[in-house]
Amino acid sequence: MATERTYIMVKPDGVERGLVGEIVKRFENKGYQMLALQMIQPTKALLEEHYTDLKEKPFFPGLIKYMLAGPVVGMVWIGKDIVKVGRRLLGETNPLASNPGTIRGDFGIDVGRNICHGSDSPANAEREISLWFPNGVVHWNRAHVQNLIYE
Ligand code: IDP
Ligand code: MG
Repeated sequence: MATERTYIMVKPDGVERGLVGEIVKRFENKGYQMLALQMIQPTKALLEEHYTDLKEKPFFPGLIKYMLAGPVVGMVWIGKDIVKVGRRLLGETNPLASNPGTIRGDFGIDVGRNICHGSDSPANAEREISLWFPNGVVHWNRAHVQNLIYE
């Protein structure tokens, strides 16, 4: 049974543009399972911790400002290889370099308005899940559909 989890977050531009349902739908259609979902207005401190690896980048202040522009919708998803495949569903960091059929490829143009976040490794996924969901998330497997999704 798959136990890999990832943190997917619809950024303020994606929320404001009404793309939450579209993004949820793509992960659900794939066969992945949602474990948590919340809409929150993140604090600057939370965003700086989330993006701590990028602190030294020249675009960091702009990134934080962008991410503070409105509420975000954060989710935890579980499934086989979900970190890698989730990022494939998102597309490249730069929407213009993303293939059609990906979320960023279908809905975005500029790198600083790229609609959604996805964890880049299983370890970072767990770090981000603890950060955004400090009270934990459900442990649950949709037992009745497992045989329809996994062989
Ligand atoms: P990722 O979101 O595809 O994992 P990261 O390199 O982790 O990409 O960067 C985090 C976020 O920072 C990106 O999603 C994007 O919003 C923003 N970002 C990355 N590179 C640039 C840039 O060159 N200019 C402006 N914003 C950037
Ligand atoms: Mg990243």
